Amino acid sequence: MNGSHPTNYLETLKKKKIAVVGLGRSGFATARFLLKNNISLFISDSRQDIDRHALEFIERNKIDHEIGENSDKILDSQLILISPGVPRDLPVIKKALNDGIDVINDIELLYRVLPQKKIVAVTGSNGKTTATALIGEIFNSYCSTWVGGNIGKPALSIFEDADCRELDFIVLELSNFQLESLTTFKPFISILLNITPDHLDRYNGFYEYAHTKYRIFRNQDKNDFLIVNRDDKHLKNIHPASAVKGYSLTKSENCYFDGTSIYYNGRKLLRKDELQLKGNHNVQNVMASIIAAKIANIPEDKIIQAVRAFKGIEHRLEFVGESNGVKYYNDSKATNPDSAAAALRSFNGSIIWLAGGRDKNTPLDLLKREVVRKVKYGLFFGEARDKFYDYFSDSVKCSRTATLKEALRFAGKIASEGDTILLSPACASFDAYNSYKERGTQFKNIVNELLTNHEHV
Ligand code: UMA
Ligand code: ADP
Repeated sequence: MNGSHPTNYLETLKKKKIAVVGLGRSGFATARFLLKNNISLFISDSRQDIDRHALEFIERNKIDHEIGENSDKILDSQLILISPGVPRDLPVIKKALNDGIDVINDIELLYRVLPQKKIVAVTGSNGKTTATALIGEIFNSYCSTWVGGNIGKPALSIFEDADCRELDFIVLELSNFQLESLTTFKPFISILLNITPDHLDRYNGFYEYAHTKYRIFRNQDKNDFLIVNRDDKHLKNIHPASAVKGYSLTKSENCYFDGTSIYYNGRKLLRKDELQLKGNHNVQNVMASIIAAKIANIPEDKIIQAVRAFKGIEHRLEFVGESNGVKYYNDSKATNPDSAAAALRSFNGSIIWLAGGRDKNTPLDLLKREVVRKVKYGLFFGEARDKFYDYFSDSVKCSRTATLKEALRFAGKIASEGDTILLSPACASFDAYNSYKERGTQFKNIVNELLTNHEHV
């Protein structure tokens, strides 16, 4: 597939009409990249109140644009670059596809511009950001690596951050929304962490969601690698052309865990208690990252050092504080049932579990076993509180509150020594917050207030 794009792909864009649809972080970075390369473009965003910096940029550079709608003007182009938040079944995009217009995204464009660069692409329902960041840390301890994508750095900002000629690897976190718009993208290493229900408000069922994930390896050939979680039932019947390397918590694979230590090709590398990360789901993330590093020929001592040093990321099973033997954890990024189940599994029990927010139409059955085994009391808040209460009230003591703040105050009143108060909501935050970050930050602020004022337990 490399050969399908000329080495001077950028030059060919100068003769094309290009539309950038969506002027959020990815669209803005895409527009800056095109402009820097003297490629003219048309920008379309359906929102009236777009970012002030982006608007100034458009006006300063006299870029042809429309704000407040995605009209048929987009169809005057030969290449359309869409943001992840723009659905491919948006009427104007459907028309474009019917007209045979090339509709791609910034990740695909990055690949077309730098087809020879070694890319490590990471996807999965959960663990993408953790694994991507860890791979970045390991790789950067030995070679020059740029990390971006869904993790929060738009792909084309690479040209503002790095001299691409000097880079050995590019590590990209890819969401389903980004995978949808890839056509020829061919990573050297792709990683499929897991597939569990998420975003079912955007897909026609789980099958369609899962199949979008498989797009990560579909252009790979036998010289490329696919790293795959062998414990995931949805990853059993895939038939990639790439060389497959597996990892497992339960059986012997290229990388595996025996309950105490992590092994690579049968040799012990490090113990779980050397990790600063909590939970076996993080052991899985570590194993995926170790395989990627091994493929990249990174020396073992560098790998082990970087894994030991990795502290994890804010809002992912993050320890907030302790008072009178009660521990508080912020796992606001657990925005689907599988990630919340992983959090519950990471503790011995006696959890006061705070969950709820905006439901994404995801089933709760994945959580049932862990809730029964580990949860002492469930506190359900936000829009989804009735759904959670109706589903779990037969199995566990629980109550409903309107807000997270009320749930947390209630939790403090019922907690006793040895309990863990865990925010792991299994839902999106958008019913009450702008993001999971805002929700997690509010949780931490309230906990810190309570701990400082000794209000809890
Ligand atoms: N827009 C339109 N028409 C539409 C829909 C949206 O014009 O039909 C416009 C909006 O008005 C807005 C812009 O498109 O101005 C928004 O684009 P966007 O939602 O794609 O957001 P970006 O700021 O470009 O951020 C995106 C990712 N956002 C989403 O996938 C929703 C970011 O992931 C990513 O970090 C960034 O690109 C850089 O690559 C965020 C995310 O929540 C963190 N991802 C989801 C997740 O992790 O679960 C998938
Ligand atoms: P993503 O980028 O895929 O959303 P994150 O690393 O940000 O993944 O983690 C999101 C949530 O999923 C957090 O609550 C985290 O504790 C949990 N998590 C991380 N890795 C895994 C995994 N391998 N399996 C299940 N849950 C995970």
